[in-house]
Amino acid sequence: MANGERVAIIGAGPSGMAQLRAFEAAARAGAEIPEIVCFEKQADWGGQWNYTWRTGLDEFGEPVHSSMYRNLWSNGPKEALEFADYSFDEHFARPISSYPPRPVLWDYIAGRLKKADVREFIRFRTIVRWVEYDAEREIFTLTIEDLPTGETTTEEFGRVVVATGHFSFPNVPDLPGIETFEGQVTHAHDFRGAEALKDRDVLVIGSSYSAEDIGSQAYKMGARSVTASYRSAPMGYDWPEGFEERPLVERFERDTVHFVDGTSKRVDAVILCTGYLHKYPFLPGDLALSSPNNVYPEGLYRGVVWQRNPRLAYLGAQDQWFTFNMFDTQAWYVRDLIMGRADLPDERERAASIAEWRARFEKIASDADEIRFQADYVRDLLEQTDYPEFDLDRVVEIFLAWKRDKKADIMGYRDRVYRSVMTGTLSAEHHTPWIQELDDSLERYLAEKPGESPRNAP
Ligand code: FAD
Ligand code: NA7
Repeated sequence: MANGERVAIIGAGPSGMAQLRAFEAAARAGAEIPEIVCFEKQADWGGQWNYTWRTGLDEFGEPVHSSMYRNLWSNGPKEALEFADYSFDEHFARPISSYPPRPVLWDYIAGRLKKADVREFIRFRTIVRWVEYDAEREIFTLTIEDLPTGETTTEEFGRVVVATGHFSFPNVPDLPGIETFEGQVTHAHDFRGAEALKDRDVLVIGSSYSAEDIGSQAYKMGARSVTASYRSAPMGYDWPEGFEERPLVERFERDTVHFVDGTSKRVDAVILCTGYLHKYPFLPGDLALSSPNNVYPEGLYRGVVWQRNPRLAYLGAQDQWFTFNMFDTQAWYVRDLIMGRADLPDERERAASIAEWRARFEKIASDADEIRFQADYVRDLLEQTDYPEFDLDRVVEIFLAWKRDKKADIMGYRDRVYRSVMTGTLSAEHHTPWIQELDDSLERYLAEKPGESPRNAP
C-alpha cells in the first residue's frame, strides 16, 4: 500500500458495504488500513434494497437507482447468500424462513455494519460525477457533488472501487407499433407494485427473473390474465390457470399485441422485463466496463480488477446466482490487493487467467453449469483471503434444490425451507404462505402469528 494512499468506494449497496466490512475486519484484527471514503448518492445504504416509491428522477433530478418493488420477496433461498461472518441466527436470534421479504434482508445487511461503526466513512447524498486518471501520478481525481447543496468539489485517490451495481439503467427495446399501444407501458425498473393490475390483462416481456417475478406478482394481486413473451426460450414453469407464455412480440396495434406465432391478445398493461445496461456515466470509456449481463464479463481479472488499469476494481459486476457472500469474497480480495497482502500478477499473467476463465465460461451449457462455474469463481477468491471458509458445494446443492422446487411449484416454492450452510440451522416456516401474504413489513414478518407483535426484533 502506497503511503497515505486513499481509497474511494463508489456506492454503498451490498457490494460497497462488503468493501467497508472487509477493511473494518482488517482494522479490527490490528492492521493499519488506508483512508477510505465511500460515496453514496442515496440518503441511506443498501443499494437496490433501499426501497423508494419514486420512479424516473429523484428529488435532486438524478436517475432513481433502485428497481425493487413493494412486496418483493427474495427470489432465491437466503441460505445461498448468507454472510460467512454474520449469520441470520446472529442477526435475528432465531430461525427465520428461507425467502424473506426485502425489508428483512435490508435489515440483515445493515445489521452487520451497524455493529462495525463504518457509517462514518460514507458520504450520503453525494454523487460521483466524473473520474479522471493521471497515469503519470497514478492518481484518480473524482469530481463529486453534494446533492442537497449542489456544491461540486474534486478529491484525489490512489484507488477506486466501483460498486454501483448494474441493474439500474433499464434496457428498453423499441418494439414495433408500441407507440400505438393505448394501455400503460413501463419497464421493470419503474415497477413498484402490482395492486393496480387487479382484473387487468397483463403482458410481461422477457423470460428471466423480472418477468417471472413481476408476472407472479400480477397473478398474486388478482390480474385477470398474465402473458409472458419470450425471445429465446420460455420459462417453462407449470403456470397456474390464467398465466401463459407466448413467443416474441411481432407488433402492437392499439390495445392488441400480435406474437410471431400468429396469435394475438388484447392487453391492458405492458411491463418490459428486458433487463439492464452496464452503465457507468461517471467513467471515461477506457475505465468503463461494457458487457452483456453474464457471469464473467470481459476485462476483469478475477472478476474484479480492471485489466487496463489495476488501480480500479469493480464489485458485483457479474450476473448473480451468488450475491452477498460473493461480494464479500470479492471485497476481501480487493482489500488485500490494496493493502499489499495479495500480489497482483503482471499484465500477461492476468490476461492468461481471464482467457482461461472466459474459455470455461463459453462452454457453460446449463443453469446448473453456470451455478457451479460461479461457485468455483467464489472458491478461487475465497482461497486468496482470510474470509471465513464455507461449504460452496452445499450452497450449489441448495441452488439446485431451489431450481427443482421452483419447477415443482412456481407459486409455492417460497414456502420451502433449507438448512444454513453457515450454522446448520433449519429455516422456520413463515406463518403465511407466500401467495396469501400481502404485507412485506418486518413487523409482520417477525410476528409469530399474523397480527401479533414481533418476537426478537433485532
Ligand atoms: P446496488 O445494490 O445496485 O447498489 C449500488 C449503489 O451505488 C446504490 O446505492 C446507488 O445509489 C449507488 N450509486 C450508483 N451510482 C452512484 C454514483 N455515481 N455516485 C454515488 N453512488 C452511486 N439479489 C439477491 O440476492 N436476492 C434477490 O432476491 C434479489 N432480487 C433482486 C430484485 C431486483 C428487482 C433487482 C434489480 C436485483 C435483485 N437482486 C437480488 C440483485 C441485487 O442487485 C443484489 O442483491 C445487490 O443489490 C447488488 O449490490 P451492489 O452493491 O453491487 O449494487
Ligand atoms: P435479465 O436476467 O438480464 O433478463 C433480461 C430478459 O429480457 C431476458 O429474458 C432477455 O431475453 C429479455 N430481453 C432482452 N431484450 C429483449 C428484447 N428486445 N425482446 C424480448 N426480450 C428481451 O434481467 P432481469 O431484469 O430479469 O433480472 C435482472 C436482475 O433483477 C436479477 O438479478 C434479478 O434478481 C432481478 P433472452 O433470454 O436474452 O432472449
